[in-house]
Parts: sequence; structure tokens; C-alpha cells
Amino acid sequence: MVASHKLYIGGNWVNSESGETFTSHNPATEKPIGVFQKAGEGDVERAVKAAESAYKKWKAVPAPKRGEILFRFAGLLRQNKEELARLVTLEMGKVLGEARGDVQEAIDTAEYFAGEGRRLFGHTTPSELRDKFAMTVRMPVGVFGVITPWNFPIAIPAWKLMPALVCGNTAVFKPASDTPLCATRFVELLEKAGVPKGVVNMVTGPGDPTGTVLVRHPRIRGISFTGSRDTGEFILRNAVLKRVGLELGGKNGIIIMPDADLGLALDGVIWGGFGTTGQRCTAASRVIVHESVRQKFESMLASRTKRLRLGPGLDAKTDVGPLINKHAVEKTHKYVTAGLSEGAKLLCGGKPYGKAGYFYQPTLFTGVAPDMKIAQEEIFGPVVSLISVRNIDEAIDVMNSIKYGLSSSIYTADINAAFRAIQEIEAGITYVNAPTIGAEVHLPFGGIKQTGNGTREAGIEGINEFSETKTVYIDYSGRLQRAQIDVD
Ligand code: UN1
Repeated sequence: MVASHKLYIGGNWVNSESGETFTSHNPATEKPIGVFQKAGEGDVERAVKAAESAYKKWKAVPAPKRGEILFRFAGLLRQNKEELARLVTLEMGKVLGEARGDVQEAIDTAEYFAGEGRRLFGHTTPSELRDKFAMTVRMPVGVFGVITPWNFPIAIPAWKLMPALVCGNTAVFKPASDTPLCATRFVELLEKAGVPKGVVNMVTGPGDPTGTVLVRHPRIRGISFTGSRDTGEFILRNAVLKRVGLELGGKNGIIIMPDADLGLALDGVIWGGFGTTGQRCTAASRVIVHESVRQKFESMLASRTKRLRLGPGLDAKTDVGPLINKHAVEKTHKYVTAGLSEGAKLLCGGKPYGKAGYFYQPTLFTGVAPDMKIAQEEIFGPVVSLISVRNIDEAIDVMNSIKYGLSSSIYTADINAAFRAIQEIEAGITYVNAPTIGAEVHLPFGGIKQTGNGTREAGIEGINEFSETKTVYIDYSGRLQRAQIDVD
């Protein structure tokens, strides 16, 4: 028997109205690790009410004080880092070193936005009229629906909830149904840090109905979502006039030029392509390699990929952990089959692995054409495709030939090629001589094209998604002054 967990509404841990539950599993063993409440419409309604009634008080708390609570939360994450990291590995599957990184990213985010409590800058600017003052201030938006994925079960809730809270919003948090235990622990620590009752509420459950009810709820003012492109489109259509922040898919590429340090590029492709078992929206699933180094790089990459050790993330010898669930194994395999039938050449991998657990062999394709399915669609698994190109122009064209625009990278010693890549690649992030993953929390994160709707998370721009700008004019002239008219 595994433990049963509850929803968190208005500062109380409660059962769902329907009494329906679902189970979370360890992806390395398929064993159950916890039972969770399936929140329905009534539960979401209770959570929204709690968030609404907490909002008035919370937005009146001075932002530096709100920041202090976030700072205490960062301290608690730090104190519990090892336990949380093990929990991430247990429930999500990533190897322990990466799970520690997941928790560290949340600590960094909490500290960064705690400090933001003492900034939250607006701006001042001169008025066109005499004895008149003009400035902007930031206001909270209201109750936010925060919908997070399972691949960074601690970091991404922090990316969203920390700026939401420091700006004075309250939230109804719906974590991915594959990682509700991580979310429960996250919320327990928020409670312990002193986040007042009702400021953060958690409703666990599937996308439909739990997420859908949140997205359509008339009194929720904003939705922040990270996940698939199709769900993002659904949210945009159904949230209508809510403020919506979306971080969706990627089909990120690494360009390798003839003058690149191939050893360095190899490390980058292995980490970018197979880190987190390819389950990052920033994962490098395309290697766009100059034809003059293609053969050499291909054999270097194949021999390293074959040596990667698949296994449970808690085992210190493991390089690559399991996928999140059975569906992910099936989806990955479907893409591998499509790659083969479109004529790509399999260099290694290509099969599910092991008797128990959702493992898939690290897989490498070469001879991939830029328009093949495996080169166009997000697989979210350990599959890397090599595409050969003749020059930098073709490399950039291939890089941009996808519907997404999240992360990108170029390995080169040629400063001109590097700057062309920075200028011409259509993506929210470009790395030079580093892989596509590894975003730091004090810089904006997000993408263009179908990766999102233009919002950015983290960094100072992360504040924009969670605050409204109010423009303030103060006329101390004592007379009516008309802008555009009384200007002489
Ligand atoms: C994601 O995959 O949704 O840059 C986020 C990175 C991490 C964040 C990834 N810091 O890969």
C-alpha cells in the first residue's frame, strides 16, 4: 500500500469531492509510489474561491515582505535538496545528478525572485507638460492558473510560482499528473516557508477535466503553461481574454562547422541530446553537421552513444534514465519506425529496453533529410538525427526549417560564423560552443514561432508575464493641463 495524498485548498489538505484518485509510478520500476486526488470542477471552484479571498490581503503585503517568504522557501529547498532530488529521480526518472540540478534551479529561481521583491521596477519619464510627473508601476494580475510539466517537477513550478507570488498574485497550481508527489512536497515547503493560506492552492488531476476547468474558469485572470504545442493551442483558444504565458515545444539543433573543436562538440551533443533522456524542451534532437567533418563526427558520436549506460536514475553508474511512461516509449518508437520508413539510417539504438521500466535505447540516425518527421517533430525521447550540410547558409536554413524556435547552438572557431548564427537563427536562445540545454535563471527563457506566444520566463522578463503595468500621471500644477493641446 502506498500513501494517499490530498489537494491543498485554502491552507487545508483535503480530499476531492468525487473521492476519485489516480496513482503515480516510478518510471524505472513501474511500481506505484503514491495515490492522489483527482480534482473535478467543484474542487477547482473551491481552489479559485480560496485564491480570490487570499488575493486582497496578499497583494497588500509589501513586495519586499513577499520576497522574504520566497527567500525562506529557497532556504527550505536548500535544506531538503538531497531528499527532493531523490524524490525527483524516483517519480520522474532523471539521473540523480540532474535531479539535484532540477532542485538547484528552483533554489536559484526562488532567491532571484526574492530579491525582485526589492526592485519590481517601473520607470519614470518626463511629462510633456509643466508641473506634471509620469511613471509606471507594476500591479498583480489576480488569480493565476499555473500548469506545469513533469520533466522539471521542481524547477518549473518555481519558474512560475516565484514571480507570480512576488508580484502579488495568488495561484491555483495544477502539476503534471505524472509527478504529483514532487508537487505535493513543493507545496508543503511553501506552506512551511510561511506562504499564507489560500495564496497557493494545489489541484492534482489530469489535463481534462482538472486543467480544462482551470483554463476556462471565468474568474481566473491568467494561465501560465509549459507543455506540448497542441495543449498550448487549446489553452490559447479556451482561455480567450485571459493573460496567457506559453512555453511549448522545441526541435533544437546543434550546428557543427568544420573548424569546430569536435571533442567539445561531441560532449555537447551527448549532453544536449541524451541528457534527461531527451525529455527537455531544449533537447538537441538535430545535429546539423558540415559534410567535411560528417563522417568523422558520426563515428565519434556513434561510439560514445553506444557506451551510454541505461538504467535507474538512482544507480550511480547510469548515464541515461527511463522515459516518463509507457506512452512516451510508444511515441519514441513510433518516430523511430517513421525514420526508418522514410529512409534514415539507424546507427545505434532504436528499441525499447529491459523487462521493467520505461527504458528506450539512446538512438542515433544519420542520412536524415531536413523534412523527415524525425527532423521536424518533437520526439521528447533519446533520439538524435544527423543532417549533413554543405555550408553555413544551408546550416542556418536547415536550423530554421521547423515550426519551433526555442534553443539552438553552433560549434565553431570562426567568429563570423558565430555572429551569423546569432543573427539569423530563429530561436529564443542561441548558444555558441555549448549545447542547447543549460539555461540560467537570471536570463530570459522562451522561444519564438510555435514554441510560445511571445512571453519569457525567468530573468527580469519573467516578471512581465505575472504583472500588469499601470501608468500614473500626477499633475501638481493646480490647473487643467491638456496633453497634446496645451503644449506651448
Ligand atoms: C524545459 O525543458 O522545459 O536549459 C526547461 C535547460 C533547463 C531548463 C529546461 N535549464 O535545459
